[in-house]
Amino acid sequence: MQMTMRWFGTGYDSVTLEQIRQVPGVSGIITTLYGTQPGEIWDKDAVTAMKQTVEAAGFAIAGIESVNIHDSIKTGSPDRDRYIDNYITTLSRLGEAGIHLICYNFMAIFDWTRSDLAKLRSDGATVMSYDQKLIDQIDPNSMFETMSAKSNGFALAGWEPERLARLKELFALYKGITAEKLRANLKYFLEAIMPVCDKYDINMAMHPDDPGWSVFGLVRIMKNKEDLLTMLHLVDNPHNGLTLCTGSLGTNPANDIPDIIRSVKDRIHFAHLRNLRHNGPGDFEESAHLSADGSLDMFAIVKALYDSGFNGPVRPDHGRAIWGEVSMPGYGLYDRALGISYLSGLLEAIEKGS
Ligand code: CS2
Ligand code: MN
Repeated sequence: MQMTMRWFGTGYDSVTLEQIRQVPGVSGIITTLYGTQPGEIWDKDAVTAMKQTVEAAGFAIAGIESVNIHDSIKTGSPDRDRYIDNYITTLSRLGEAGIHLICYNFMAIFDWTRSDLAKLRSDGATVMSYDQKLIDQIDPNSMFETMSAKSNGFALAGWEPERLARLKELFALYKGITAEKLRANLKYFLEAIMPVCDKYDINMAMHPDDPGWSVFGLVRIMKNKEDLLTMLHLVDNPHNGLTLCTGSLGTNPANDIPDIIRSVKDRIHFAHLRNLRHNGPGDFEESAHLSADGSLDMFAIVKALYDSGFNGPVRPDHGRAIWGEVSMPGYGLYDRALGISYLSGLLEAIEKGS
């Protein structure tokens, strides 16, 4: 496994590449062109500059998170082919730049959703949390404002203001989009992009839904093992794979993550490792990475990944906000660095013990 860290790019991230260099064990960067909109063709020079910035700091780009998918593709609108062509062009530019991993999601309207971005814990840290009872009181049309209110002024990944300004329009667009339709649109998209993925050896790593259930009545198709297997069977090409995100799958206590890993094993291209604590049905909060701080058995998860032969990039996912750090919620340096040290320790023990 290659230890990596997510970095949003100069001007978007409170953390610098120089700081990441001092986190022991990190050899790769997961990044993106943060200012781009879903559906846009990524500029060739911007891709080159992104690569040069990361390489000048002594790293390689281990993957892109994310190249987001335009809503016309997700909803199968008549203009989807244009956006699929754009996506293919972007993939070929990334492939030419030597990038072989793309994380993306196929969530309707909202990417990851939380009811609070800074819930105070007893240790004085703040974390992102989700409580269905609170979400049920929120008007979906004001969800963008709710999410942005505690974002410390940072633009949130997957919550593009330009797109969410058209929320009413988006809800109309997704009306009538059933799980079957969303899957059919996903299949159409994947079949169209597989040739360029084959050409450049690009692994597509679809991220699970977060949380792993329907929010605001919107359909979700990546909630559990069955969904993941269905998605992989839609297009049986090794380049069609998964991001194994423990924090997303872990939102549902019924998901047995080590079992999921064993079931989908050779199609995991990327792993997000983080922990969370279940407070009750539909109510969870993110935690520090170690098993003792949350509800997930991180040892069993890393062991299952190791035993399944997974050899791709992993990264700590969200961390707590600690020691007064101000960052994009979930993406501070301090707690993710602690998470990396812990995960590296788990991995070393597992490797040497095997
Ligand atoms: C990430 C997601 O911060 C997070 O929760 O795991 O935003 C992820 O980057 C996207 O869903 C992938 O497209
Ligand atoms: Mn994730």
